[in-house]
Amino acid sequence: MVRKLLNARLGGLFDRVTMAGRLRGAIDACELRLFYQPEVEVPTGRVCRLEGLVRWAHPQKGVLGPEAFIRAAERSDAIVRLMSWVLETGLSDCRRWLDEDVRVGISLNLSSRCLRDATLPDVVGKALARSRVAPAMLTLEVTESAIIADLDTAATTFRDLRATGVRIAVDDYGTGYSSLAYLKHLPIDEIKVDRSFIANMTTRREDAAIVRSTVTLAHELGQTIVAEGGEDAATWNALRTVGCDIGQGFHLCRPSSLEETLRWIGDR
Ligand code: G
Ligand code: MN
Repeated sequence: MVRKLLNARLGGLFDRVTMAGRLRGAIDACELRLFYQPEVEVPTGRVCRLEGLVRWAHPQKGVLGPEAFIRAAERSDAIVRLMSWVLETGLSDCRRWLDEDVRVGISLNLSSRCLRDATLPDVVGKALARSRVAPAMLTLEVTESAIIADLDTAATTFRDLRATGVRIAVDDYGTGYSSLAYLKHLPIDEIKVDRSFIANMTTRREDAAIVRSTVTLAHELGQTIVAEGGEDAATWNALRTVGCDIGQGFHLCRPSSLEETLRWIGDR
């Protein structure tokens, strides 16, 4: 029994270590891709930014989503390299679409590990300067659970990041088993309601009530409210009715390559 448990533990450790090592190799071998998914202003339908979503074009396993490797990366330094790759790639892509006169911003996901990296604000500032993208064009999304796990660090990092002029969004809002107190202490620009609430807001009274009251809360706090996971027309109508500012979801557009995303914007 003990041996079995130990083997399982060691096996898990082995998987994580090899995964982290392979991920470093993947960055060098240019196997990572940044996909994009548009976010639109709900009242007008105008595309306001593209969220960058990392994928790993694994030579054997096919295209992997972040859930397959981020956790392993976070347990090693691979996450630091991954994060700088995402920042550099995202901002240089953003430079490219701005140069093509597509006037939309970019949103990138910050891992909880990066939140604790004191050099992060500096790294972000330098990446912005290199790409000549205005800081206000960049939104950094941090999950609510990462914020809750270390409130003091989040407060310091957000303050320093905000000083560079970027926007901060709470991702997966409502799933972090949080108290609401952090909302009044942290400098937050946006709340992105988790898609588990959005998915059922047209069929379940409780979900609709949660979304509606979160819209009110965000607006009262002077924050922008974003809904992720709008999968059908009825949900988008409901988002319009409750006064949600920005929406994202499969009904509008799935994540895809930069080329396809720009084509989609051009065809609209
Ligand atoms: O929580 P975060 O904003 O990082 O989530 C982004 C992820 O959500 C992406 O991997 C994207 O594929 C997924 N996603 C985006 N829109 C939808 C949707 O309408 N439905 C579902 N199920 N997932 C979505
Ligand atoms: Mn996100």
